[in-house]
Amino acid sequence: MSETRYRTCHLCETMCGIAVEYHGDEILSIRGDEEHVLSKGNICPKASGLQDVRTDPDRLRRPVKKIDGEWHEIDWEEAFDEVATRLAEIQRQHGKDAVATYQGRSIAHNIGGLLTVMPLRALAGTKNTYTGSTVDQQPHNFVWYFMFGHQFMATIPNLDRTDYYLMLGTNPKISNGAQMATGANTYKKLDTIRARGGKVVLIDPRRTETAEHCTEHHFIRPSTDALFLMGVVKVIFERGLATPGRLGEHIVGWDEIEPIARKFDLAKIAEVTGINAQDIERIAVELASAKSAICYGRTGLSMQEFGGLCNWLMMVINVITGNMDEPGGMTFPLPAIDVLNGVKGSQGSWDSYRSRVSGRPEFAQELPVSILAEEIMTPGEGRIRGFIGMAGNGALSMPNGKRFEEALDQLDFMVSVDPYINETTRHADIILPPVGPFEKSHYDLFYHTYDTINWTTYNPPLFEAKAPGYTDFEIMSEVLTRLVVKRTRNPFKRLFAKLVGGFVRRWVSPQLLLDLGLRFGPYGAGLNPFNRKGLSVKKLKEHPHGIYLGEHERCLPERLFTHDKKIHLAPEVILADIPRLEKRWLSDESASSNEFDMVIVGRLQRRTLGWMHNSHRLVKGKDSCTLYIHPDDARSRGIEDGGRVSVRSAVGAIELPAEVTDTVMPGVVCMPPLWGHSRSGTRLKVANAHPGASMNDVTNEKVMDELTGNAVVHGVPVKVEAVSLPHDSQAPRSA
Ligand SMILES: Nc1nc2c(c(=O)[nH]1)N[C@H]1C(S)=C(S)[C@@H](COP(=O)(O)OP(=O)(O)OC[C@H]3O[C@@H](n4cnc5c(=O)[nH]c(N)nc54)[C@H](O)[C@@H]3O)O[C@H]1N2
Ligand SMILES: Nc1nc2c(c(=O)[nH]1)N[C@H]1C(S)=C(S)[C@@H](COP(=O)(O)OP(=O)(O)OC[C@H]3O[C@@H](n4cnc5c(=O)[nH]c(N)nc54)[C@H](O)[C@@H]3O)O[C@H]1N2
Ligand code: SF4
Ligand SMILES: [Mo]
Repeated sequence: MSETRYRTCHLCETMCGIAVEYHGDEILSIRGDEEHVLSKGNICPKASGLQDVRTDPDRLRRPVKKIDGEWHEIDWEEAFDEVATRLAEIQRQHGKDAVATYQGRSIAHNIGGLLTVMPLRALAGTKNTYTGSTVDQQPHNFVWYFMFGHQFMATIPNLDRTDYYLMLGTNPKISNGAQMATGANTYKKLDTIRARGGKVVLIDPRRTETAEHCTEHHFIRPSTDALFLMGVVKVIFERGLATPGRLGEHIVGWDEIEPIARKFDLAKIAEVTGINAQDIERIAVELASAKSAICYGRTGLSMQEFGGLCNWLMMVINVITGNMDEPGGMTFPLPAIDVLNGVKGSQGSWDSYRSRVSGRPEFAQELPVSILAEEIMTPGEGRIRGFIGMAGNGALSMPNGKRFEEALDQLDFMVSVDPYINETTRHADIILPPVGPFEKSHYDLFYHTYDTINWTTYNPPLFEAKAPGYTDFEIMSEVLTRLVVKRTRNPFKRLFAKLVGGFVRRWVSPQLLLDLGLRFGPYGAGLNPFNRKGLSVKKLKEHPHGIYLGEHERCLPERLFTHDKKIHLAPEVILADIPRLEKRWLSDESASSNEFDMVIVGRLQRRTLGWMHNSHRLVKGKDSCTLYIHPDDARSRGIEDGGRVSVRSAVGAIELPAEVTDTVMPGVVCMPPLWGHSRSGTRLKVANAHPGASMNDVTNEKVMDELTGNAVVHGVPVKVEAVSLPHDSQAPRSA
């Protein structure tokens, strides 16, 4: 007899409810959970790939160690001991900063992984802390920190109640949400906005799958959105439409905005962005006049050269039109575990130290991943020699991934906490694999800060792990406690560290921490055993489809984390970046031509997600790693639909098939990121059979958003040419 258990899909922030039907050890199907409080049965095809992950013979079940270039399974005790010994040696000899930590996106999806973030920082004790945030979303966090006082004070589009939605650089039909837990039905919400007489406007250099669900779509020249948004601000002030609304007396810096925007010339903005001045004026007036409105943008804006300015200007537009913290505007969730108030020191920080080589400021105790390679490769005191990598495949996901790989080869020791031998972990000395996704408990500690409604759920492990299996939390507890013990010279301190470590390993679990977080959170039961309404882990277990906790309510100014409880509309550090924007696009220098006459942008794909490329369910069929190019650009370069092209940038070159389409703007080409599985020495049979090319072999780590340190992976200058092949030769799969 089969059974069904309900869980949250942990693959992205959309947080869909899934119904997993299984018999014994085998998964029979994964469907949408019709009764789920958020997603109500919606899911996307990626969830079914989890079945492949469970049975994947390539997924590591035991630690492996590289000896003379060959991988050998070793037991856990030996692995933990060697990892701690090697890292401790490096830190004792070269100082704590000689070990770097890097965590990718898969920690954000996993409670055990997330709970290692703070201990890893505290116990590894290194300034060289890096995460995927600095490729993905640092501009958002940076702006929230400076404007609201907390880096995680996420503004969430209140789509269910809005009348006007201006959306830039996001493709929710495919990504399903993007910093918004929508339960995979964003595009239906867009249809609903239009059906009730509202407007949805999309700004994107590609007429994406989402465009069909919008009232209008405008091409924009990549990386010029800050100018477009500045134009919108200018018009709103010029037309007398700026109104602070309810929050008026809680805003500082209001008077600084209008004089800044006034200086910008709308005709020039139109010329540079490619959006005509009448449209900019109309959009600004319609947005500011709508009963409620939202200006929102995601990775097309945060992963480009002016990510910080774009995010700031979007927040400015929401504030000056009175849409911040208002129904139908940008609202704020109140999660069951309120990470913002509950995790001491999580607010963020800026420039409390700088990177060794190029003097980049930290943000939230992190340095940008774009400088990792130089920190490893540049000789001198403080050079990174040891590396703890976890849940990220930087070789494919960081700008100039090849250089990052060259850097990894120069390390004295590298450990990866990861279930696969992939393009990044192949450089490790030891890999420690966590148990599979259904063998651990699940709670979205972080993604509930992106909730579109307040709700919560907890999932215990669905299957028991084959012993001895370790979760991410257990692996890191072992590694870190042993590291501290081995690093400590003083015998009394060492004994103390051993005792504390033993206590943590014996008594502290994610479930215990969650229970405390829930009980003492905004909806919690406290320690009162008779409080049957309040939340606890036990209560959540009784509600496998999740518990609805209400719509977002107004919460400003009370919830602000700034010292004066005000919204800071014009932070000085942000304003100081405006001259860079002007220099880049409005000065004579910007006109200078060079050999790279096109720019490349990325696109996510409905059926894939980086590390899931080893799932045959998700990659079967025609290879989808193609380069979209406009017919005019194709014609002038002699490129045919399906023909191979080379894409070359200042740092590298790749080859892939072209797809000629007028959905992409002239001058712009577009490809999906996180492919490129043709590197040797990986253990990814399915992915190797569908390698594609890696977009990050052409992105440039030297170019970043100077304000926030975020990597630039959209709008990278490239040269695109047809590849002429001898008639009888097979096309190479990847450069
Ligand atoms: N299917 C699928 N879904 C996913 C993921 C996945 O891998 N696969 N990943 C998840 C993750 S980690 C994230 S962060 C989210 C991201 O979700 P989204 O932000 O929606 O990501 P994309 O679909 O890449 O959309 C980015 C858009 O920005 C556009 N763009 C590029 N440059 C510019 C520019 O200069 N200006 C403007 N206006 N637009 C630009 C691109 O053409 C593209 O349409 O998706 C999540 N959902
Ligand atoms: N050019 C370009 N580059 C991009 C993007 C783009 O749009 N264009 N998007 C950026 C964005 S938004 C993101 S989020 C990043 C994503 O980039 P990464 O953060 O590198 O994510 P993945 O490539 O999916 O790799 C995830 C890793 O986690 C491992 N893993 C899976 N499950 C677990 C687990 O339970 N525990 C542990 N310890 N490991 C696990 C996988 O094996 C894999 O090694 O890429 C960024 N890079
Ligand atoms: S959108 Fe797809 S991958 Fe994301 S949570 Fe939902 S089912 Fe999972
Ligand atoms: Mo992301």
